This record gives sequence, structure tokens and C-alpha cells, in this order.
Amino acid sequence: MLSLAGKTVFITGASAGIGAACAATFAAAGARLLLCARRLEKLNDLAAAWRTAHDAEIRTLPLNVRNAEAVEQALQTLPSDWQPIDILVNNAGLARGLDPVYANEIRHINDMVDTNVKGLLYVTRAVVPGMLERGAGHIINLGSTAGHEVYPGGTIYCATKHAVGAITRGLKMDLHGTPLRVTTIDPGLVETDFSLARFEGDQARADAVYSTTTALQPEDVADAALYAATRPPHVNIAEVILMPTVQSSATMLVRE
Ligand code: 8X3
Repeated sequence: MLSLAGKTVFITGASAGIGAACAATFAAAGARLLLCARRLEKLNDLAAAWRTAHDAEIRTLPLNVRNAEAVEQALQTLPSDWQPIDILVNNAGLARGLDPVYANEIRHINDMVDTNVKGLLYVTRAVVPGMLERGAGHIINLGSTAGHEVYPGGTIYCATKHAVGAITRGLKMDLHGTPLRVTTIDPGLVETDFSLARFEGDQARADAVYSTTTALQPEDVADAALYAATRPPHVNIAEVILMPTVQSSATMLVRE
């Protein structure tokens, strides 16, 4: 098992859900964390707790991955001891609405495509060249079972997660022959703010998604990311698909 002690892990969308769980899990494993999110205040509160709990070295930055220039600027202006990133966790992503594909609001289309696809690409192009120069690095993308299936109302979201799958496979090929590793972690239903974001703050509707079933917890997904990150250097975990036991496909979920 590879030690993460002293390794620098950059996690996008780290202020909640899977990103926050990855931060806590990697901090507990001894990593140094570079964390970004749009909500800096929330991220700073969490970072303070993780520093105390895990004696972790953590740097936070406010960043919306949709802003290509801000992504470039944020990474180029890091202090030199934070520039070498060992592991990139491309987590920032969201869903908006459950409308038919022909009726999606333009802002919903843009939110999903700009964050899940373009944002991931902006961060990747800002981080991977440095990894290549140093001859070391691991890119862990957060995909989804929505990258393997399509479900009614989720077409745009599913299309973005199919794109994440394609980007992950293509990136591995582009890095062929280098020591860099590329992984996609593809969860099904996970209890996070995902549904609150999808339904734009409708708490009752979001709660209903999780209250009658046993969804994955964000820590379950972080555990899979940690597994991929701690394999010996000759092992590349290409893809992990995980669903709650009560889920068998995007549309098959046991509800009480
Ligand atoms: C989330 C999976 O099926 O809830 O990425 O959209 S699903």
C-alpha cells in the first residue's frame, strides 16, 4: 500500500459531499490538502476541523472551476511548495433539474456542461503538465453511474458524466508510457447536497430522494478514491463503479 504521508492532494468542490469526504479521508491518511470550492467560508470551517482532527496541512482557495482564467491564475500563483500536486481529485460537479432534454433551461445546460465537463478540463490542463514534468501524479475523476446509463430527465447530466468517462479513458491514453495514473470513481446514489443542487434549494424534494432508501454515504466514495490512490505504483485502478446494495441500475432502487 502506497503511503500518502506528505503527498499533496488537490480536491475541487471540497466544501461538501464527496469532495469534503475525500478531504477528510485523505487528511486522515496523512496527505497535505489543497482544497478549492466556491464557498470559501464553509470550506475554511471544515479545513479548521480537519487540521485539528488529523494534524493536517491544508491550504484553501476560493475557485469556481467554470472560470478558465481563474483556474489558471489560482494554480500558477500558488506558493512554490504547493505547486507540485501529486494527486488531483476532479470532484466539482452538479446536476440541475429533471427536465426532458428538449426542455432544459439554458442556464441548467450551461451549469452542468460548464462545471462537469469544461471545469474538469480546465483544472486538468492546469495540473497535468506539471505532473508530466515531474514524472509523477494521479488524476482521480469523479464520474457517475450516470456515465454508464441514461435515465429520464437526466440526459444532460448523464451526457456530462459520459464525457467524464471518455475524458478519463482518453487522458490515460494520452499519458501512455508515463508513470502517471488515471482513475474514474463512478458512484450511483449518494446522500449529499446533490439533490438540493439539482432541485435548486427545494429541501423537501431533495430529502425525499434519500429518506426512503439506503443511499451510499460520501465516505463510501472517498474510501474508493483512497483505495485507488494507495495502490502500489505499478497498479492503475482505471474505474470503480459503486452503488448502494439496494440499487441495481439508474432506475432500479428499492424504496421503503
Ligand atoms: C449521481 C448518480 O443516478 O443519482 O451521479 O444521477 S444519479
